[in-house]
Amino acid sequence: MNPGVGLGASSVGAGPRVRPFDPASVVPDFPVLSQLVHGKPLSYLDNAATTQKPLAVVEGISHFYLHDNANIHRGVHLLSERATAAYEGARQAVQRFINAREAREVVFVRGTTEAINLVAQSLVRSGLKEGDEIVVSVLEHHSNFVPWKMAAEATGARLRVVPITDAGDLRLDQYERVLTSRTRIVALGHVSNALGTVNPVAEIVRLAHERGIPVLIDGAQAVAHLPVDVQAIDCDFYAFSGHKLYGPTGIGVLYGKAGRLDALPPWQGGGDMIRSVTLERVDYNTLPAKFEAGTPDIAGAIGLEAAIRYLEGLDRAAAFAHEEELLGYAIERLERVPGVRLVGRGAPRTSIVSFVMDEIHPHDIGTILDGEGVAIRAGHHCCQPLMHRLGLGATARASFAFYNRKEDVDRLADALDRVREVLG
Ligand code: C6P
Repeated sequence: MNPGVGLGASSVGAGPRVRPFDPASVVPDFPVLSQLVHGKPLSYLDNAATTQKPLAVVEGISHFYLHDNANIHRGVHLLSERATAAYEGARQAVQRFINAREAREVVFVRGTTEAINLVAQSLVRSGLKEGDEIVVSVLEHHSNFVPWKMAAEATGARLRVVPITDAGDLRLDQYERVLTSRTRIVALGHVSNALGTVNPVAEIVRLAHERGIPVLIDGAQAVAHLPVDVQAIDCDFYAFSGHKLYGPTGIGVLYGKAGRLDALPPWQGGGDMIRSVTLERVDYNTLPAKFEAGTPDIAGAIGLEAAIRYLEGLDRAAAFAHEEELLGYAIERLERVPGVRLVGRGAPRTSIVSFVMDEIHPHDIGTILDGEGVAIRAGHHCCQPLMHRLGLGATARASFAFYNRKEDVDRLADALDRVREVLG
């Protein structure tokens, strides 16, 4: 096995006896995959940007709109009761999926970006000040960098940025140095969207907690590819987006330990987040309503539950092992394409391979691949500080899901040969 791929079935507790996973058995669940693009079969390798949706999700959402649509928590009529039960049922499904202790620790938001902004802005409102420090890393997606930068700029607090090695791995030793009595929060991605690096989040949580510092984990790229147990990680906050977990866009989750969420002030005001309002005074609601002002994405939550139930119906250990095998195979195949250089090696990785090719711009690679029916992403992947650190403007990125097959990887490698023919 390629040394860069180290997660594996063993890391999901399945050990070497994990059953084989047949992607052909799930492809019919994702109708969008069975189409021609530019007259060629589609190899969808842009799953880190967003995953495709199984029929169960589409049907779950349309069932809601066709039969149960009403606003929640307000109505005294049957449809509103049904909608409320479905929305709160979705919260319980998320609680089960990430093993949160209580359903009220699950706050529905628009996505990872909103979840992180919520914590950052609530921290500003709860008295973040000059002299305080926020610890992030160079690996972060802009969604886990810009909100903290904004919080720092608004308050005079300082951003401390943990560096990485030349191979793209987090410098763990640096946490010991940057975590001090001034640190108010540590924010870190579970899996890098640009490189696929899996960070040792539980270890960093332990280091921070030894100093009484809370930790927020950006799980956008982890939830679909690793078993996530927030109690085992022991993080204080965990953020993710439904659309990267085979669910709809517009819905996401902020998990927070009840004590931590209780201690934060709300960041948006409006309906549902209050207990009582007079001209003189507003009393806020309890968790999680305190953080869910206004009518939420009810259908989105229902779609997210449908995605979770779909995943629970799969042999997930086998699916993860299949994804790991695909990644190993992709690394092996791409390394053999002349001119291709893989970016980011060393630490365990999952489901993402980033690469550059001679002097060819990644956008040109992406465009030619698209013509061959292979969908990838090219660009800075919303990680400009990381790209600067690596001395790159952009990379091409292929990212996998359990419905991908080895033939998708073969088509990617063959299409890269075509790129060399055209532009090399
Ligand atoms: N990354 C990608 O192609 P939203 O947009 O809120 O659903 O997720 C933001 C986000 C936050 N953190 C990480 C690690 C992410 O990967 C993303 C989204 C997509 O890599 C779109 S830039």
